[in-house]
Amino acid sequence: MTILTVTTQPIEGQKPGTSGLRKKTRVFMTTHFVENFVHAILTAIGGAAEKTFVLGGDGRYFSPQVAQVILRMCAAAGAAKVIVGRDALLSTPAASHLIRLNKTDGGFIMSASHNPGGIEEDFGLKFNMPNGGPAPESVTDAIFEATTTISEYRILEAHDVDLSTIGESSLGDMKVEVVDPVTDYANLMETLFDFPKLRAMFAAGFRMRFDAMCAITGPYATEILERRLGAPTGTVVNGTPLPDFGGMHPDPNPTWAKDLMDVMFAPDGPDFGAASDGDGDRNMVVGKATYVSPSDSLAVLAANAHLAPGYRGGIAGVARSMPTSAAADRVAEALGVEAYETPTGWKFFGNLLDAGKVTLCGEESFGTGSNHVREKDGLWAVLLWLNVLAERGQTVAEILTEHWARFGRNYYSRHDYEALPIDQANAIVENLRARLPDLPGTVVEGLTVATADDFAYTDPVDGSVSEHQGLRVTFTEGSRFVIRLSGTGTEGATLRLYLERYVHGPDGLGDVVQQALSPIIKAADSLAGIKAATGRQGPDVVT
Ligand code: G16
Repeated sequence: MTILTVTTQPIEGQKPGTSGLRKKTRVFMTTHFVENFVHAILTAIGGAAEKTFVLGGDGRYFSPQVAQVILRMCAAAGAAKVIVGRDALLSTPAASHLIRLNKTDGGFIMSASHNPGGIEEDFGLKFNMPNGGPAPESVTDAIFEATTTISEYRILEAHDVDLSTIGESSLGDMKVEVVDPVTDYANLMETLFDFPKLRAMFAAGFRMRFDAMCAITGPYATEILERRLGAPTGTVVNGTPLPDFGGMHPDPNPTWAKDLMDVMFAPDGPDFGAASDGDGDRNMVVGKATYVSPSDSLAVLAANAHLAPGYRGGIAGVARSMPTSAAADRVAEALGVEAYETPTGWKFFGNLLDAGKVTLCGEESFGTGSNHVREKDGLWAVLLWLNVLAERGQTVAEILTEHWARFGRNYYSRHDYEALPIDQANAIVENLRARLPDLPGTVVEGLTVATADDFAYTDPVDGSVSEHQGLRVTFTEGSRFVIRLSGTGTEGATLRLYLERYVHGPDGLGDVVQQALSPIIKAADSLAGIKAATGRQGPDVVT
């Protein structure tokens, strides 16, 4: 087989965002786009010679073709072996697990996560490190740098590798091992949770609905929930991964998983509901007529993790992204363990997990995970919730009510303004940033500003500094808002406004989150002028 050296030139816009490179699929389909980016990854990690990688993704449109390009480029670069999920399928947490389990040199994950799939929708590619976690900023910066100087790449001239059959084959001098995407991951879950107890709970009539949204978690959830735990057939809905996710927007939140919300809030709704995203790292959990916000989910799981076999010894610490509510911090304080506040992006948890400083991590963006892998993990969160429910013998609503009574409640919501003109979004952020030093002491809509800053993070393990990670304004009575631009969108700019208000103990505000937050919503708009600048009446998505 011949190795071709292909002349190319830098392509603009190959800068990885919060989680890898995400673009419209048609952009990825343009000449050399994939090859340039893969070459840049291989350059940034110091080449592929003698290395072993993992490869898989959420099965979205264009993945089969990209998988073959990655294999041929790895072969041309002298890689020893690539372990591929059958049909190039792997959820993000399963990929992270395979990278670690096989002590490989990292892995390629083809996904644009919760973004819709299809030729007119989104595609994405990211590289995870040998620890199983997303490449840190030092590596993504090096990848970007390499995309700006590329002049040629090398690729093996070869036929497509058959990825539909489990087993080993060769591509030039490189081995390709096709593995079942589910088995190793399901086995890992069995070591962490009390499967006999969960089986007994389902056998006793516990009713659950898991909406896989036609994305990657279908096969995982079917194997674990229906086969290994004996939940009735039909517990998993939309369980077959489709290249366009059946036209769904696989983003597990009350807006996009509305079908699930409707079922859970119906009079005869099941005891527990959950949804997952395109690549299986996000989760939304819902009790009977009870929505659990991701920030509360992290806090409840931190307070109860010791009830599951994998966490019996307790947790070392908890980390959350800065815009996530401080609910988990209160649990950490009560447990006497450290709480860390990182920038948005799972990559920032990696060092804390590797150093053993934290066991659980979570984000407001429907992400929760632990030290079992180095990615957030949707099904893991669902199984931990099930384990907690089985041990406590209470409903989700009862658990939440007791949690708030003990720790107080952080009312929390995120308002997204999507597809804004980039200049307009930048101007909103820049204007507010310029005013930050003058804000303390100012009274806005009846609230007094206590602090105002632009969040910067110094990694406590390697000392690396990440600046401009979100503007935060706190008020004297303990509430706050945060504004930042999303790093995962593919169209214009998405402005995220995060709102939080802490209430100690029972407060008489009822369960109306937006009402509880309305003073902060008004103050944020008054200070940032979002409605005036955008001409929008309100956010596009509220979570
Ligand atoms: C990614 C990151 C998360 C982040 C989320 C939203 O999730 O891994 O850490 O919280 O994006 O980021 P942003 O606010 O910049 O859009 P996923 O599930 O999309 O990979």
